[in-house]
Amino acid sequence: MSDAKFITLEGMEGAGKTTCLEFIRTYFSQRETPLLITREPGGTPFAEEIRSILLSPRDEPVSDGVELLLMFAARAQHLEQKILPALQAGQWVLSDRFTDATYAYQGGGRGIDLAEIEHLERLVQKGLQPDLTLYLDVPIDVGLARARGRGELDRFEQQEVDFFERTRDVYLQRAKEHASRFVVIDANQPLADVYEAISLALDAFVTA
Ligand code: T5A
Repeated sequence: MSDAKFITLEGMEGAGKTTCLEFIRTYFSQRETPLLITREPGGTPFAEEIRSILLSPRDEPVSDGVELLLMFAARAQHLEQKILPALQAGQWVLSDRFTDATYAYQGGGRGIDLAEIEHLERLVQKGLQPDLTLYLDVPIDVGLARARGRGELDRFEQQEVDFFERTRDVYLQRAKEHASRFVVIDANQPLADVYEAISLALDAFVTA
């Protein structure tokens, strides 16, 4: 049995996940721990196609249930083709978003019954859970201003503020309920301080 670890990075729009990924990549390369960095939805060619279906703005309404199933369809492919083989080969994996995002966005944002998400989670993950989840927390207005400053908005970024408030509430609730794996990082501070907080969390995790 491999002792490779599965780490996830979560946060609202504009929390700084993409920015912090490079810092985390450097952190692991300096320690000579091979780290596979991947993302959701996506991570394999097939799952990336599902990602572009999910993120593209469109005129046709997409039902919440269809969105949920597509998230888990992409995840099933990602797990089978990429995450599980890497972990089994002893490689650490970092995924930019995973199932906590589904609880937050589809459960909180869209209002889907969390029991339905749990059911799909069991079916697709067969018990696999992240060993560590770094959640970058940022007030909605700050995150949206950062994300919207980048220009064109995807289908999720076009949602109203109350959608993101419900999403963030679920993230924070899950951080409390799964405190043994969650570390909440204050992402509303200068990047150097965010990096410092991530570094401390990773130090504690890798030496545990
Ligand atoms: N989704 C995903 C679901 O609904 N359900 C699911 O199950 C899953 C897996 C795509 C969407 O899919 C949804 C959620 C998402 O809406 P994504 O690709 O992760 O997910 O997309 P985003 O959340 O849109 O990622 P972003 O790229 O918008 O956010 P990031 O990566 O958190 O932000 P980043 O690093 O690009 O930073 C944004 C800007 O802020 C600046 C950066 O320089 C950049 O300009 N910045 C800071 N500025 C000042 N201080 C700081 N501390 C800063 N940190 C970053």
